[in-house]
Amino acid sequence: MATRKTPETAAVDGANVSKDDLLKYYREMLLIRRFEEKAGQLYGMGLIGGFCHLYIGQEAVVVGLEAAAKEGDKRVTSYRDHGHMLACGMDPKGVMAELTGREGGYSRGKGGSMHMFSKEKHFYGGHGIVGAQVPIGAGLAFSDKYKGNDNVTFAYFGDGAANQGQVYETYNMAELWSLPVVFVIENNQYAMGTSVKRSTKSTTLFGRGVAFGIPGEQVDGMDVLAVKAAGEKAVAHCRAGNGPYILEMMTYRYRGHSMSDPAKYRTREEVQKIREERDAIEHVRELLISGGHATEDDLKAIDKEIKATVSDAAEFSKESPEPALSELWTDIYA
Ligand SMILES: Cc1ncc(C[n+]2csc(CCOP(=O)(O)OP(=O)(O)O)c2C)c(N)n1
Ligand SMILES: [Mg+2]
Repeated sequence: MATRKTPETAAVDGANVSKDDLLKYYREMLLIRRFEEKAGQLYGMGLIGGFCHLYIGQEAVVVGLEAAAKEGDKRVTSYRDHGHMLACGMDPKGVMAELTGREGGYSRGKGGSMHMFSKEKHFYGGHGIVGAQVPIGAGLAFSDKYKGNDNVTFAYFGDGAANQGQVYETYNMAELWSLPVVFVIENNQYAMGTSVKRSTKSTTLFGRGVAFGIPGEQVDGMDVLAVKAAGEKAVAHCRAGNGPYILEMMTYRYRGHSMSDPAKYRTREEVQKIREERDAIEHVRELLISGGHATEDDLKAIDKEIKATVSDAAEFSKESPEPALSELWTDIYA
C-alpha cells in the first residue's frame, strides 16, 4: 500500500490531479457524507422504513473509482449503495425519495434503500443478498465484451461477501473469459458484528485472486488519490483486454452495520481514532488548505451549497406522494 499524499505532492505528482480535481473529490465525498447523515435523521424520524445501511467513512472508495471511470462503464454493488449512486451522478432527490418510499424515487417508491437502478447512469443496484452482485457484475462485463466495446464494470462487495463461494466461481469464469471487470472489495473490517480477523484466516483478501490468475492489490481506501491511481491501473488492465483485476480497498465504516446495530463488537475509541487519523474528507481538506488551493471560506461555501442540495432532496422526499395503490400491479412478472 502506497503512503498518503502530502500537501506538497498531492496536486502535482503521479496522482495526476489538479486543484479542480481535488475540489471535485472534496465536494463529491461531502455530498455523500451529508446525504447519509440526513438519511440517518429521516430514519430516526420514522420517514424511512426497513433496512438502511449508511456509507459514512467509505466515501473515498467510490469517489476515487468514479474518477477513474469513463462514460459507458457500469457499476453494481450491495445494499450499502447510496454513495455509489450519488458518485455516479444519480439525482440526490430521486435517491432520497426512494428511501422514503415515494413516487419521486428511482423505483417509484417500491424498492427502497436496497433496490434502486439507473440505466442512464449504468447503475445496476443495490443488492440485498450478500455477494449476489458479484456474478451479476461479471455478467455485465460479459455483455460488453460480447458487444466488442471497451467498457469496464466495477463489481463492489464487502470483506464478509469475500468469503462466499459464488465470488470464486465468478473469479474463475471472469479470468477464463478475460472479462473486463474490476472486483472491488470494500474491506471495512466488519461483516455486521464480525471482524475480518474473527472470520478469516488469511486477511489479505485480494491475494485470493492468485489462485485464479487474477492480479490485484491492496489500496488505502481512505485516500481518494490512492484509490483513483489504483483504479486507473485496474481499468487500463481491463480495457486492454487482459481480463479482471482485484482492488482491495482498506476502509472503515463509522456507523453501525445498519440503523439497528447496537455496535457492541467494537469500542468507541476504535472508531474515534480512525475518524481523527484517517478520515478521507479531512485528508482532502488538508491538502486543499495547506497546498494553498482553497481557503477556509471557499470550503465553507461548498459545505453550505451541499447542505442546501441535501435539504432540497429531503424536502422533495417528504413532499412527493406515496405510490398509488394501482402501482401494486405494475412492474411484476406474473
Ligand atoms: C446470503 C446472505 N447471507 C447473509 C445475509 C445477512 N447479511 C446482510 S449484510 C451481512 C454482512 C456482509 O458484510 P460485508 O460483506 O463485509 O459488507 P458490509 O456490510 O461491511 O458493507 C450479512 C451477513 C444476507 N443478506 N445474505
Ligand atoms: Mg464489511
